[in-house]
Amino acid sequence: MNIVILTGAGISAESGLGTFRDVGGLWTRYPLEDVATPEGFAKDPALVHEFYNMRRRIARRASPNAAHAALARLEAGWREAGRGGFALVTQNVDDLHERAGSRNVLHMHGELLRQLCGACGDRRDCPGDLSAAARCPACGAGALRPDVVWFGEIPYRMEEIGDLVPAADLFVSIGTSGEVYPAAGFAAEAARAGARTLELNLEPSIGRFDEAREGRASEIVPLWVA
Ligand code: BJW
Repeated sequence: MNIVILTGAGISAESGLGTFRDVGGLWTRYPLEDVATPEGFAKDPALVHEFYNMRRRIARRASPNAAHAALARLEAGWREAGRGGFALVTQNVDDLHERAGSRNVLHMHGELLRQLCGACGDRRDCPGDLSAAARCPACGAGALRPDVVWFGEIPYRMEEIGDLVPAADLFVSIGTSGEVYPAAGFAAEAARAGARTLELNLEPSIGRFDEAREGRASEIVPLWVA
């Protein structure tokens, strides 16, 4: 049996990382056009760096919560028992899944702790804060940006995800509002191919699932995994 799990900001909320669209969420404090689009970065790189430097500092201080830990346990047990394929697709740019012990994590919206050169495409770990003045260590010329996927850009790992989703027997969506494509279309795509679909979220999202359980991720994910 193949399982595909999709996670969103809600799974990291109880680790102290902000969600985007909840009351008081990141997009209510920072207009997404300004900080999460290539046009916003071209217009005001310093503002975008400030936004991601702030989030990078919070993410470095944060710890995985019981939901991240439960998914890592599930993956380990799944592999050990040879039960089938296991993939964890995350829209999150934090590294809390990896720090909880998850191994097969596909970061479709990139990683906060990585940097990307806008000129030569070099991608590497980001040692600290980024600034508009910093230049790429590989080509020496390009401006650096966070290695994350902004609106209008193509998400990462789409080929692999495109194979995994229709092959899923069980598709589980955790802590995502289902408002951002292409991730918002995965559950329907998996269902069309015959998967059972389950949502674990604080409140029902706009997606359609065979089953939905409501509550805080740190409570309902371990209960589901147990
Ligand atoms: C809890 C909880 C707790 C809270 N426990 N739960 C019209 C139609 C269709 C598509 C488009 C369209 N117009 C434009 C588009 C495309 C666009 C898009 O989807 N726009 C929509 C707004 C309509 N998408 C794109 O541009 C994407 N690229 C693309 O489509 O390329 C074309 C292409 C695709 C595929 C192949 C080839 C070509 C790129 C999207 C990039 C999104 N980037 C961001 C920023 C990343 C960097 C960063 O982190 O700053 O990704 S935006 C932001 O939203 C971030 C997130 O990953 C993403 C999703 O948010 P998420 O995770 O769902 O968070 P929230 O806040 O929305 O929801 C949190 C949920 O948790 C809520 O439900 C809460 O209830 C719950 N919760 N506490 C459990 N304790």
